[in-house]
Amino acid sequence: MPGSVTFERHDDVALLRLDNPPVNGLSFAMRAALGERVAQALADEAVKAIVIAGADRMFCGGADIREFSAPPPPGAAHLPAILDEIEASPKPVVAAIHGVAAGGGMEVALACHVRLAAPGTRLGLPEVTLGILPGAGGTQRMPRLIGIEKALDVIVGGKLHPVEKALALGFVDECVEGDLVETAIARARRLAADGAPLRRASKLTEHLEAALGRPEIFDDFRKKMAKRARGFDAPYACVDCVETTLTMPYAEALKNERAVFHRLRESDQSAAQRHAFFAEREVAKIPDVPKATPVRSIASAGVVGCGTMGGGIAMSIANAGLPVTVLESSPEALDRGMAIIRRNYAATVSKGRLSQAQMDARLARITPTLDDADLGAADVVIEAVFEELPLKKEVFARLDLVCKPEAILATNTSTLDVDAIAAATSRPERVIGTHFFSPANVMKLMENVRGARTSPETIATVMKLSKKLGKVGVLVGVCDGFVGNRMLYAYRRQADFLLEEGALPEQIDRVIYDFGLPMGPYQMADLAGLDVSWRVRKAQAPNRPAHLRYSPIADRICEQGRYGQKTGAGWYRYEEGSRLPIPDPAIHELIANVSAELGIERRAISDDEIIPRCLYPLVNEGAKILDEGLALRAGDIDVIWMHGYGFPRYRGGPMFWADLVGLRTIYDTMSRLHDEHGEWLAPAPLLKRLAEQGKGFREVD
Ligand code: HSC
Ligand code: NAD
Repeated sequence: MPGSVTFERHDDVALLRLDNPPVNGLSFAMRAALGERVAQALADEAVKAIVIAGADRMFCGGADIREFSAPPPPGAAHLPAILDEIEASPKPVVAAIHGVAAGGGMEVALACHVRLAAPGTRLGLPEVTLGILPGAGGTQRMPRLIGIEKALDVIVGGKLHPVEKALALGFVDECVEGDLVETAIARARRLAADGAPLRRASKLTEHLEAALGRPEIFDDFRKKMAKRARGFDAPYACVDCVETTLTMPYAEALKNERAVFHRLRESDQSAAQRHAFFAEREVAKIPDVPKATPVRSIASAGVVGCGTMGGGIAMSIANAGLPVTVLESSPEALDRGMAIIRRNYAATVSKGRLSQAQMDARLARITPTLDDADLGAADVVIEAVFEELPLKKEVFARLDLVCKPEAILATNTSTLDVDAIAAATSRPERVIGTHFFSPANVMKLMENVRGARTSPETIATVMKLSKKLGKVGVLVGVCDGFVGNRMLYAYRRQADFLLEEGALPEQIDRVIYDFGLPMGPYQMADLAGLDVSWRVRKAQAPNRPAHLRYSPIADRICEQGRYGQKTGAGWYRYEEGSRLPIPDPAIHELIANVSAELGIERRAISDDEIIPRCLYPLVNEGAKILDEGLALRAGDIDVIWMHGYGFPRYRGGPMFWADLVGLRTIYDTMSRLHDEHGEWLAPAPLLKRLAEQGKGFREVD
């Protein structure tokens, strides 16, 4: 649908409505239509004032992002010029905003003389989240309207703000309780009748004058955002453009904004962030679980096990406003788990991010119990007991007895077979994996694991539950480690081999951090604790294929009782009460000894070798997963890695990044590494096929 801008006359007021479902996006066609309608209203002598509103669900979600991948068509209408025309109009122009005004949509509103909004509206400039900046005057009008510092927060923060906040900040003039469009028409008519000077954002000087002589605002802001903006180009470009409000005349600054907008739009970072935006929406689309699939309502939940994960899951559920009953195996474990939940909430209150009243309300939704029967009424129960198959089976058999027949039973297992767990119940179609990531109350990812018999209704319900919990649910299939951890093993394994060949943990961690992940594999292992995976490795040892290379370094570290941060030592050592990893000569010696034992002559490993050696195998594993149908799309894998492991969004996830590197390059490198280092590095058949066809993962059906 190219969309349209409708023109209605209400006596002497022209009502222009943006109409381009689903979000009234400003496609090229829409911009042209807006320009024409504005010109029509300005030319029509009977029109004394103009109202701009949106059709259906919202005012406008901004420029049509789908069009960003291609160059503008010849003669394309130029939005900044149209907005200048709106602002310069001698006839009053009132924006009547409902639903959402985002990006270019917000910029349309900023060009109007008055902004009225309905209750419940969300407004903002989220361009930065797409790796670009407001390109239609937003970096110039917003600071003039609300002041430099507030505008920096709005533009660099990229959030959509509730109307109350927008009102307080000053980019909405009034929240209208009654009929928005009628009120806007009346206001526009009155403004025309009054003939009072119109408020044009680009002409306002008060805030700029207040900021003159304080150039440090910008550097202070850059420093403040450095941690969150690490690696991203767009936040810095936003600050630079806002800074031009003080250093360039308006027209020149607008030209500059446009040039920077184009540069960013064509960058790999923006392509990656746009991919992330669409991939996050694609994950909800499951071919054999169509939109019309019935969804069970979830009014209450249960959690079994109140340890690290169970406690976090219970908090997530309570935070979403649902009552949750938490079952433990002993009063001591229950008290300990509940105390940790209380402590976590209290820490958030002390940081000022939660009020005491909110904490009390959330805690009141969590009911601790030792009695299975208390889970009888729950619509969904999530199990998070120890990672032992016999125990999980026993728990599921018990749940099957006490839970109502239509209740969904979910397991948070990270490695076990969901089908084996489902088989312990009489309702395998209502059993599913819900693999949360630690800390479960913070991390946004849920890998929802579909068993062989999980029903479409169960899948649809749990995908909806993920959304309700404020998480991104990605549907995956059953395999060892599911999608995320299976790929993580592939990467970590190579990192360990690099240690044997000559690298040190701090070198690998630094290179991975500089690539953009929040931390490298060894800091991550120390944070998570080394003992759990050690236990898993010991259990798997009898089945370990002898022909595949195995690094004993991690086992040796565990044998010394070094389990990571919690024991003050792991891959690094830690000072009392500190989380700062300190490289440890004892570990260097341990690694060198392993190299010597294995007869490996240590060599200098260059930083440049580390990314291909660690991350290409990760991508290779992703290719196998895709080929095996365990993830629906390459984009789903990207979403898992961005939300579960902090893979940098400006790289779009590992599969998108791989496409940018080029699958030919990755395949050739994998083939060479396979020859040099053996079986673990055999290129995936899908990688080979795509490389030979000159295609990318995005082209896999
Ligand atoms: C921009 O505006 C740049 C400006 O500065 C203008 C520059 C002008 C050029 C100057 C030249 C010099 N485009 O999220 P939902 C699709 S950049 C295309 O589930 P909700 C979405 O993919 C833009 N498609 O809905 C989905 O499609 P599907 C800045 C868009 O109600 C469907 O719409 N704006 C789209 O939960 C429903 O989406 C933003 O960053 C778009 N802009 O939330 C806002 N927006 O059904 C991005 C959505 O096929 N959008 N779609 O899967 C959002 O944040 C949310 O969609 C809303 C609605 C809050 C708008
Ligand atoms: P944990 O040891 O911290 O907690 C397990 C809790 O289960 C303990 O409090 C224990 O008392 C309780 N429990 C044991 N048997 C029980 C029973 N029969 N009935 C009720 N409660 C019982 O373990 P965790 O790290 O929270 O892991 C729980 C599950 O989540 C495991 O399956 C694990 O693989 C998975 N998981 C863990 C992580 C992680 O990072 N820790 C991440 C994802 C998934």
